[in-house]
Amino acid sequence: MPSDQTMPLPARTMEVARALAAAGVPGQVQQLSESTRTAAEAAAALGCDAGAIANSLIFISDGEPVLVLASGRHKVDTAALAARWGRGKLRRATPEQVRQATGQAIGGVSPVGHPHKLPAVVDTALTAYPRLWAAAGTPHTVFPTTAQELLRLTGGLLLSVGL
Ligand code: 5CA
Repeated sequence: MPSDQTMPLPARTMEVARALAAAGVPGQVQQLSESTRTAAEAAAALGCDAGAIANSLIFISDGEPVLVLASGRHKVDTAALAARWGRGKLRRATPEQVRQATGQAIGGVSPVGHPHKLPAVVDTALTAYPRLWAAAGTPHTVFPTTAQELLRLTGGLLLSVGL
């Protein structure tokens, strides 16, 4: 896992690191020389299963942005999830909407460090992995976490998001 500890962390990532520290999260942000833009790239860089990558996906539902922390092993079934969550239709946010809701760009969206807390769901599939990795604000930064920690950090609901 080639990580470059000599590079200063980008501002977006400093924000995430601050939020993690404030929440008492023990895991440290790591900056990798390889891209972690997608779950497949992150899994390759970290040497883990794609399912252990917690993707932070932003959808628009009932006119507001919501956060879905989904395992990299499958796609979100938006219709089924909306029904389980008791919300209106989930539509994938545009890149601009993602930036507005999170202060972060697609490929680096983190579960935390956002200007306002978002309604959130944590994928039950993530509970299968003792250690998860999530993005830390940029496409080259990640931090280790767990499903329980993601639930605590986001105040989210544990729901099945796949088919
Ligand atoms: N850094 C990794 C996890 S360590 C990461 O951010 N993965 S991700 O899956 O959360 O980010 C890629 C996601 O961005 C895609 O799954 C997709 O939902 C979203 N995305 C990619 N392109 C677009 C786009 N043009 N519009 C809206 N969402 C997009």
